[in-house]
Amino acid sequence: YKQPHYEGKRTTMVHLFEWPWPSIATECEQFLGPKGFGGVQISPPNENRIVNGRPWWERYQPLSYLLHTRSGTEQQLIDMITRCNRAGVRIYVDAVLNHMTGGGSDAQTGTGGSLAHYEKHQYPAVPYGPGDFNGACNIIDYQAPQQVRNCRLLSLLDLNQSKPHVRQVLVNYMNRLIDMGVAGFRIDAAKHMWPQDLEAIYGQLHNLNTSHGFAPNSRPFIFQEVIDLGSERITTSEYSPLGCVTEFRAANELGKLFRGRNALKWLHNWGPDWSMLPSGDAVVFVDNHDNQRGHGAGAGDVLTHKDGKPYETALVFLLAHPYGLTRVMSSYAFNNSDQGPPATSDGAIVAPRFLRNGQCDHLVGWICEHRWPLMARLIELRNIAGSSPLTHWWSQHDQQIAFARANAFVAINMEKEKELNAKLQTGLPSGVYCDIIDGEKSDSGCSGRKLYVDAEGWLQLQLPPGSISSVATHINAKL
Ligand code: LM2
Ligand code: CA
Repeated sequence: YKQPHYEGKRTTMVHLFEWPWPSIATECEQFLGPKGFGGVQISPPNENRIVNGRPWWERYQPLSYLLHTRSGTEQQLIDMITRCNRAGVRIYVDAVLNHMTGGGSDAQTGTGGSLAHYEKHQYPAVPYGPGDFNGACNIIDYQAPQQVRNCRLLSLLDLNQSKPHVRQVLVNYMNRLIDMGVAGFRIDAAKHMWPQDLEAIYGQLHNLNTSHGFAPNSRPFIFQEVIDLGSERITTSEYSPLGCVTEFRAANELGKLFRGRNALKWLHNWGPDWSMLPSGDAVVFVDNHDNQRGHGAGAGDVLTHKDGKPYETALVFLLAHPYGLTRVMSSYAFNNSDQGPPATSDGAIVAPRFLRNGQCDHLVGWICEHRWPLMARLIELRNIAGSSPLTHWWSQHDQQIAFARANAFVAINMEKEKELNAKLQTGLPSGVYCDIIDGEKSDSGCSGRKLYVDAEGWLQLQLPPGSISSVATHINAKL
């Protein structure tokens, strides 16, 4: 359950938050596949409750398991999964298994046209009835595991995953998706479900579909959303034996570090020594769809696309460092934390559109961090470095660091007043390299800065103080 089943040497997934299925299909073919992205986390594909004003979070209120949402129909989902797999890009489904809809109104309508009665606990399109849910308590005390798992999160009707019928419904839903060709699942709100119930559910999942290019007997990739910042009784280690787990401490710490609230020199032992999960268990990211807008927990220090250089440099570190399974965020612009994706007045999502320079047209509202030239180059760097260990760690003062991977090298200066001026070991074969931070190698040479690595692998480097500055390069950027 801890293998993402990426094609070839790919390493990283992108969360195409709220994207329509047809747009994801073309994105796999035209951009993600060619640029070496490993997979896409998609928004929940099952029918959700329609909430007034169409906030993004209505998709975290399941109303049935019909595959019909604002992102598209079942046919469009099937087409997208097929085309992405053909382009070498895997699909991971955001699976909302903990609960159904929340309160506020009794008669509720879903995106597939189904109806539900919140007060009567009736979801006829599934079907679920009163006996499929836990009691009527609400979660107040996060230090009480029993309550966190058996009571309602934000009034959302809490499914009882120990009931055979509930388990069977959830297993059938996931197996349909596996048969369609998905490679795995993000398990939403995993903390709110018992590990033993989840284990039983995972155990009944089909192997991945070999006609979509998966090796025989491949188990689905599972990564569980557990927010554990060290202050609660439920911990990530209860879930890591079952599959991978989101490591929110990484987002938190990277936010502090690249906001200048901690010293980069401490990154020398980034990983489990920071009270984070073992590398092979951890899904790591700079921000996610919750904490980039103050939802979820521990969002305070998190960096987002709104933060410019500190965000970009956090991404440089995340993607260059060997720790964890990396995921990057692809967002839309928002003014308030409930705002849904770009949509027409009748609620249809407006598809992303691209400018001639390859960037998303911001007039539509999509940010598309994954299309940033720097992002694509960093993905290439991570794919090249593969599973090689970190070597040649170097630091000076508090905020100057450098390190190498097999065939790749990075240096960062975040000192306010001190220039980085040092001879650094890159581990690279001698030659002239193109820095990929501000430019790239092209037919005509290098549009960025040139880096001269001598016969023994040394680089005499100067990086100015003041705003953050960095260089990164790898063997494919050798001129
Ligand atoms: C999560 N972790 O386990 C996410 O971190 C969290 O952001 C999700 O909530 C949650 N699971 C459920 O999947 C999101 C959103 C909430 C939203 C819920 C349900 O962050 O704001 O709650 O989805 O759509 C909304 C309202 C809330 C209301 C609730 C029920 O914001 O005020 O509670 O709907 O109607 C009365
Ligand atoms: Ca629960």
